[in-house]
Amino acid sequence: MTDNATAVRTDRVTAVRDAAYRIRHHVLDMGEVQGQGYVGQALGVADLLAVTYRDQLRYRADDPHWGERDRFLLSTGHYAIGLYAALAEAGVIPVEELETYGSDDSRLPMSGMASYTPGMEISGGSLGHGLAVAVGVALGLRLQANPARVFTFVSDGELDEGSTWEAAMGAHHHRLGNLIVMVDMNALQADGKTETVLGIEPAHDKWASFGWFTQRVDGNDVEALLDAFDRAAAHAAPEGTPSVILCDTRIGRGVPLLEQREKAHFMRIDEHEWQACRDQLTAGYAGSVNA
Ligand SMILES: Cc1ncc(C[n+]2csc(CCOP(=O)(O)OP(=O)(O)O)c2C)c(N)n1
Ligand SMILES: [Mg+2]
Repeated sequence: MTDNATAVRTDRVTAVRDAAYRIRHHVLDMGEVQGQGYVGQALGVADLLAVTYRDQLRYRADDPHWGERDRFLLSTGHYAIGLYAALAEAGVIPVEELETYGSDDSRLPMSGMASYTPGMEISGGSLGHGLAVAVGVALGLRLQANPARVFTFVSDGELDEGSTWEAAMGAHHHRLGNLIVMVDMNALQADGKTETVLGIEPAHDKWASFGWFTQRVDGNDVEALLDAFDRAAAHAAPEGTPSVILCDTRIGRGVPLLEQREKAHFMRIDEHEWQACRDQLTAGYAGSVNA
């Protein structure tokens, strides 16, 4: 790499790390409003959301309905807390609004609702449907000659749903090269470890055998994520192979107190622990002073 290319790369990595740190802070602040929630998952995917919103997605913060925006479809409605944090970081919703999370009349309900929140493209939560919706959106955009791409977020638990695989087959059949799927491979579901509930390995081989351009990365390694998204973006085309990035993430990432929780799917966190969580996050952050 030339000196200039190295500097550009360093700037990108730093910007994403700073964004991920702020997203995690927002998540803790929102979680504290309710005293509980899907905090562990959101901390786990903060790097992924930061790469997406800070580095990859084309959108206009002041015009969430801009026709050529890249769509971000959150299939897992329970991850909404993470997406709200990312939307605040992206300037789509005001940071001050985050404290209304989960309250009556808030635009930020605990499960993602498209009609409530700017930037929330679909109402996810009935798991296993997001990818099928994404296939329809990607097909529709292509028919309209719209250059937008469709980024779709699904969980490893959703790989246990047959509908996900029907949609994966459909995306390949229709040559949806404008579709990029990211899977949170956090190895966990509501009923326990994914491999215990219904094993999905070897996940890479499964996606590849469905005809997808498949990558698997450490979902908490910003540099590895940037490389994977860059490769997926380079691969994107109106008619081509759909792309999937399997991201191995760690629940509670950045807050050791929460990384070690036994019951991690839905966390109850005591009143006195929230500040300790924030302190651990700050202490562990190795990024720039800009955050
Ligand atoms: C169709 C459907 N079945 C069951 C549920 C109940 N449910 C909510 S979250 C969840 C776990 C799904 O796995 P995953 O998203 O991997 O869980 P996490 O990583 O968040 O622990 C389940 C079964 C649901 N929302 N929708
Ligand atoms: Mg999971």
